[in-house]
Amino acid sequence: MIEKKNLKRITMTLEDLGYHKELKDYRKENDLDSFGIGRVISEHKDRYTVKTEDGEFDAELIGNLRFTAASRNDLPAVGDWVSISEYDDGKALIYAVFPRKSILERKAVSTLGQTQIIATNIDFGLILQSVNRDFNINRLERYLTICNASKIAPIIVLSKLDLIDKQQLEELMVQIKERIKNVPLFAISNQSQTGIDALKSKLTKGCTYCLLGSSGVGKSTLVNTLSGDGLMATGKISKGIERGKHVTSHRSLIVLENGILIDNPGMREVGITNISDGLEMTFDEILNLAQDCKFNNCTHTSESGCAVLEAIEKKELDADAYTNFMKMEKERMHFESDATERKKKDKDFGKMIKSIKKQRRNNKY
Ligand SMILES: Nc1nc2c(ncn2[C@@H]2O[C@H](COP(=O)(O)OP(=O)(O)OP(=O)(O)O)[C@@H](O)[C@H]2O)c(=O)[nH]1
Ligand SMILES: [Mg+2]
Ligand SMILES: [Zn+2]
Repeated sequence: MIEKKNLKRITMTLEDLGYHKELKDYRKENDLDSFGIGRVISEHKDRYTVKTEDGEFDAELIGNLRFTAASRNDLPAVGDWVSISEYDDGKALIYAVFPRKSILERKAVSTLGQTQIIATNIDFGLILQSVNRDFNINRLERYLTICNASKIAPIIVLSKLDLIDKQQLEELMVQIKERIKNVPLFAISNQSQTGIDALKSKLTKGCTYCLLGSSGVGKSTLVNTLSGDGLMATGKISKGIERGKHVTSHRSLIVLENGILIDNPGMREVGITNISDGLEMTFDEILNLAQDCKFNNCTHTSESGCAVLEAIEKKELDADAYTNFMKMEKERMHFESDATERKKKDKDFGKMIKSIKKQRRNNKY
């Protein structure tokens, strides 16, 4: 087992980890060549595991990086490229975070108007839904929207194909294709291995794929299937509710020969943030229709001459897609007003601190 690990370490290159020209150029332009470079593969509170050509390091931030971070989102996340220096065997300090090519984020669960990074520098989102009870087109559209908003190319993967027969699969495919167009769609089973080769052949060396989906759909099992390794712990499904019990607790990045995977804990909520671009892409049919509405500021709810409502009436537009769109649009507006309020509060707070500091300075003399 140890020998196998070492072998992997020796043969891994920065390119296998996703390194590319822009990163190289940035590194040069910013005098970061004297530092080592690696990618954050997992995160545990204040500590990070950083993978480099030479192996894995247990790393923490230099103080300056921590203190100058305006928010949690400026700190390293899984997927980030970082400059490091080794200070002890297997230990390193992180000096800089490289600019991110993409950021996959959702609404923070506990705080209003804030986002939470899922992972960074992702090329493709592998959206998993199992063909049994997890299957839900509204939720698929939600994941598509957050991928589209982040310029991450979505790929839909239906899992646990072994649980249904051919005809049932056909029906699901038809349902999806009615609502979702131009998104690659795969159907797989980790158990029977059906569809695994087709999915594998889609993966490209150096590209990063983030696995998304509810708990128990088989994300970690798929990572194991694709890597041919029992790397990730996977869960048992409770018979009664046919769901997993949140087995994966941390995000982690896994380097394969063909591509890089980021496994995620299953998500209960996929809250919408500032994603108008994402909505436009996911629901381009609705947005195109909206251009023909009589009123410029049509809300597509009750106006006469609303091209969207007319299309629903004529069964040219799926009513469920419309309802889902409106729901997410409403969430987006809520998020934006929360975010504006939060910014104002932060600004007021900043002003208060400034005036206290000024007062102190004045009192000194
Ligand atoms: N029937 C069937 N079961 C599967 C398949 N793939 C995974 N499972 C089972 O589904 C359960 C959950 O799988 P996981 O891979 O742990 O699911 P996960 O998406 O990683 O779940 P979280 O880590 O909680 O987000 C396990 O009991 C797996 O054995 C499949 O293709 N068919
Ligand atoms: Mg898992
Ligand atoms: Zn309208």
